[in-house]
Amino acid sequence: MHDTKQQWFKDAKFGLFIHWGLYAVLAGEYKGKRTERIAEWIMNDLDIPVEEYRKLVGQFCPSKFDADALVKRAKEQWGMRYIVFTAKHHEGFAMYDSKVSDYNVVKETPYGQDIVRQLRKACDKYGMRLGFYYSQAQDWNDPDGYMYGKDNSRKNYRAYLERICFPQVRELLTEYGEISIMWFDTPMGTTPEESRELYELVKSLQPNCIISGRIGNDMGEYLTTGDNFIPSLPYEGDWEVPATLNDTWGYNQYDHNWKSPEEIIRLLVKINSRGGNYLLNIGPKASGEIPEESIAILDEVGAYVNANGEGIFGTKHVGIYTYDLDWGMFTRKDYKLYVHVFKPRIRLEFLNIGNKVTGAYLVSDKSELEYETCITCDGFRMIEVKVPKEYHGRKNYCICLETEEAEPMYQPIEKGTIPKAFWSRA
Ligand code: H79
Repeated sequence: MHDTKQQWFKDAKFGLFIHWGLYAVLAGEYKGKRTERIAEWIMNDLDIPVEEYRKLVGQFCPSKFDADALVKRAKEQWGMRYIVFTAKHHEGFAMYDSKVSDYNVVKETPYGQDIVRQLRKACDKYGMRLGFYYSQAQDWNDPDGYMYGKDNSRKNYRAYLERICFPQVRELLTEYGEISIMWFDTPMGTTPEESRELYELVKSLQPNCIISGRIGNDMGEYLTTGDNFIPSLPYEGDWEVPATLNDTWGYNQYDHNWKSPEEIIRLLVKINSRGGNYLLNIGPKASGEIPEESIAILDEVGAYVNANGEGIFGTKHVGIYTYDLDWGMFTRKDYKLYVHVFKPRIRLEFLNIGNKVTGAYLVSDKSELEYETCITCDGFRMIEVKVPKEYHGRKNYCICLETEEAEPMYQPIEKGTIPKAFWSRA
């Protein structure tokens, strides 16, 4: 079981992923050709020669980037607890002032400013945790990086590690304050020894920095699921789903396949109910602007998160309830079962939950709710919560059932406990 041993990560539940690099300049299109892959893979997908791709530095001038406004929004409006930023993606371009390689935002772009430093400053100001995505194996700009020219046959990965990867990881962990996560990705052919070295390097510089699942060779401190893949069952330990709002990580001007705020709220609660964190991505444009669709979606999601955070942050997985409700989902803490209600209801019914309920309230304003515990005519236990009149037509709210027992007591489907009883009080 994965255990970060860090309570903040277990409690965090909702984070912001930011994918930003030179690929934002192309925004999904190169010389009139559109990529049908994730936009940050455009160099690989459309076989753009290294020398051609490198010229994009001249067009990277994000005058509208506002790290302060973004972090403030993520914290206050969206309710997110941590940010993971692409310090260097597979393209090999560093979004910070790297002394290791000139291929970086400060040295080679007309913009000339350190993006990571701006984020650091804003995160400190708003009390936001900051982590870095760092592509430790793939580097399409370096002959010794994986997938350079899509050809791994002549590379010397050892040389790459020593020349680029280790020194850049060292920079990121010594020049930018407390880093909460190192988010490694696509370990490719990394050997256990190489993963171990990278792990040890991170820990020697910042022992509290959590290492993502994709350092390779099972050495991550938490489990990272597949991109946009959600485990179908609750999962013990610490884990995270990295996910997108549309079908790309880096900005793609042609991708309009946005999920609705409602879908995102459900995905968040679903992931939380199974015990995981949701690391949800935005891909800023080359101008520095955040796509307006992303902002609109996250503002609405954030309204739910801020109103119902008690039923999100610090929750644990709910185990496997007897039934799959079509109108809601559970999250829980000790002595509290939260119910996120996604469809209008007059009554909330919970069949085969054996707990003694000691109270019920609406999470957003703590107002008390009426409830009853009954035995159905089949002899099953039923908890019923009355929905207040003004909520009859509403959806997307959260209630809490307080229980005498710390954990939910789901009862099996097969057996009624008191046969022939007819709606008598339990
Ligand atoms: O950073 C994001 C992705 O760029 C990265 N992980 C997330 C968080 C990622 N790296 N690799 N992959 C995801 C797997 C990608 C596979 C594909 Fe392809 C890239 C499928 C299509 C483009 C490689 C090239 C395999 C087929 C074509």
